Amino acid sequence: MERTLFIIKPDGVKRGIIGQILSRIEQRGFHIEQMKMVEPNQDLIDLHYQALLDKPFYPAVRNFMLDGPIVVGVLAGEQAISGWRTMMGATRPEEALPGTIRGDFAQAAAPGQAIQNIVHGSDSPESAEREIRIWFGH
Ligand code: DAT
Ligand code: MG
Repeated sequence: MERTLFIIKPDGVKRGIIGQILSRIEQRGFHIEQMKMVEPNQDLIDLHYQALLDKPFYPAVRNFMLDGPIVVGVLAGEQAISGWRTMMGATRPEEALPGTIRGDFAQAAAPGQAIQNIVHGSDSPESAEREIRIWFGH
């Protein structure tokens, strides 16, 4: 069993697709261990995206992530980290395959804008542990 952190980003909440995303998670058989809706502050977003802080596009990502409430949760299951990444699809909406969450729901970013791609998932066991600690404290 593996655990991973998922986030439904402000665009997913605003579009009214929280239920559809949670349904996909449940259909896939992942167990939602913990979940909450939060309006994070900048410090929390900067901690979460620590690895991106010095990227030129990061200020746009930060502003986007502070644009409204998000849903944050912990998924558990066999290969939950890679399985959830597969369900999410590619980072760039225009490259995300149909059938993935990003492929089905995300819209291509305008030039110079943050990529708005509906969901987040940890990319390794180390980042899953780090991100779960940031959002849930254990
Ligand atoms: P992922 O969310 O697929 O793990 P990532 O960790 O590389 O992708 O980047 C985090 C988020 O930052 C990503 O979901 C969207 C945004 N982002 C990444 N690269 C970007 C870029 N070149 N321009 C604008 N936003 C970007
Ligand atoms: Mg990432």
